[in-house]
Amino acid sequence: MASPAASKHVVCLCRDCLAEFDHDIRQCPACGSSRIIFHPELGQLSTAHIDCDAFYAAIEKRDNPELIDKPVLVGGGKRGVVSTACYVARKFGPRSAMPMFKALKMCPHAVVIKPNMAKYAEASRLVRAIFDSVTPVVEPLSLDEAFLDLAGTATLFQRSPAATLAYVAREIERQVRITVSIGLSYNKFLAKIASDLDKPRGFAVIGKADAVARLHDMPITKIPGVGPSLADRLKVDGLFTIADLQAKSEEELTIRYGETGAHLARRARGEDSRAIHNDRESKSVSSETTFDTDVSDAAELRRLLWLQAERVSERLKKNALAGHTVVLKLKTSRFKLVTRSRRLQAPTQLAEMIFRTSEGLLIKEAKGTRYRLIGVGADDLCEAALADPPDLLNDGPRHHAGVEKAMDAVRAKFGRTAIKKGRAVPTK
Ligand code: TTP
Ligand code: MG
Repeated sequence: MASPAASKHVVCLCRDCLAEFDHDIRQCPACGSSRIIFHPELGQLSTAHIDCDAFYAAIEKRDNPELIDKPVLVGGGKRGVVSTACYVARKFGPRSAMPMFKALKMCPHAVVIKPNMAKYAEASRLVRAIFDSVTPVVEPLSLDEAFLDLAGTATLFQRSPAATLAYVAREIERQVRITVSIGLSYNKFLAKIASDLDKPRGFAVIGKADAVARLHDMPITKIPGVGPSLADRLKVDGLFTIADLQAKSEEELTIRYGETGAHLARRARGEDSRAIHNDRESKSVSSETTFDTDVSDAAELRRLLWLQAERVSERLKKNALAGHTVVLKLKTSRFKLVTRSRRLQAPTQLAEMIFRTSEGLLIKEAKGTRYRLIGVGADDLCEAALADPPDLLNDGPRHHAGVEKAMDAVRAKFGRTAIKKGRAVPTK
C-alpha cells in the first residue's frame, strides 16, 4: 500500500505517478510503471542537484524532430570545439570541449549545429521557473544545472522531497520537452555526484549509510576542485581513486597537502558543510560615492557613510528586502580597495543599524589615511519579513524602526531632503 503522504518512512517512489511506498516494490501498483526508485533513506533526504541531459543538443532535437535518432554535435564556430554531443553521438566517442574535427572523425555521420544561445537561455528560464515553483532555495550553477534545497517542503506539498523532484522532472518534460537527471542526497557534493550517476533521465540517491561505498571506486577528479595538475601530483603519491584518499587520515593528508589535503579527506568521506545559497540572497544592495577631493577626517567620513547607509536602507525598504551582512568599502587615494564586513545577529533594513555596523568597521580604518571613495552595502539579502525582529532585551531596533518610519513618512510627503538626522549635516 502507498504510505501516508509526507511519511518519514518513504523508501520507494514511482517516478511516473509520484506514489510513495514504505516498502520495496518492483512495479507501481497504482499506475503499472516500472520507473521505481528505492532507497532506505529516500524519505529523509532533501538536498538535490538537477542537471539537464545533453542540454543544447536536447533543445535542438526538440525543435527538429528529424534529429531525434541522429547523432548531433552542437558547436563549431570560431573555436571549433564541441559544446555538447547528444547521447546517440556519445556512443561513438565525441565529448564536450573536443575539437570538432576529432569528433567528426569518430562520428562522421553526425549532424553539426551551431549553438543558439538565445534559445538555450529561454529554455533555462522555463526550467528555473519550475524549480522556483517548489522551493525558494535554488542555486543555479550554469544554464542547465542547479542545487535545490527541499528541506521543509514535505509539509507544504504533502509528499517527500524525492516525490517533488520526480514532479519537477515530469514538469520539465511536459513544459520544456527536455529531460533532466536528478541527484538526491544530504549535501551538495554528494547530490552533484549523484545526478551524474544515472544519466540521461536519471534519478540517483546517495544516503548517509552508502556514501563512503558509493564514492569508493570513483577517480579523485570527481571531487570538484581537483583539476589535471592536482590530479597529477596526487598520482605521483599513488593516489588515484577516492578509495586511496579514504585509506589516509585527515591529518596525513593535511600534513602532505595543507588545506587542500583536509578538503580532500572530508570530501572522500562524503562530508560537505556548504549551504545551498539562493542566488537572490547572494546579491547585495549597496551605495557608494567618490569624493571631489580626498578625505581623511574621521568625522567627515562618518557623515558621508551615513548618507550612503540611508540610501541603502531606502532601497532595501523599497524592494522589501533586508541584509544580514553589512559591508564597508573604502578606496584610498592610491586606489587601494579596502572592504570590511560584519554579519549581524538578524537581517536589517534600518539605516541606523547599517550605519552603526559600518561605523564600527570604519573607526579602525579612519586613522589618517586619505580616501577617495566610501561605500556601504547590505549582503546576504532576504525578505523584509525577517528583518529587525523585536528584541525583548534590547529595544534598539524597534525604537529605530519607529523613528525611521516617521522620517520615511515625512519624506514621502515632503521630499527626500525634508528631514535629516543631525549626523547628515556637515560639521564645517
Ligand atoms: P553539461 O551539463 O556539462 O553537459 P550536457 O548538458 O550537454 O550533457 P550532460 O547530459 O552530461 O549533462 O553542460 C551543459 C551545456 O553547457 C551543454 O549542453 C553545452 C555547454 N557546454 C559547453 O559549451 N562547453 C563545455 O565544455 C561543456 C562541458 C558544456
Ligand atoms: Mg547537463
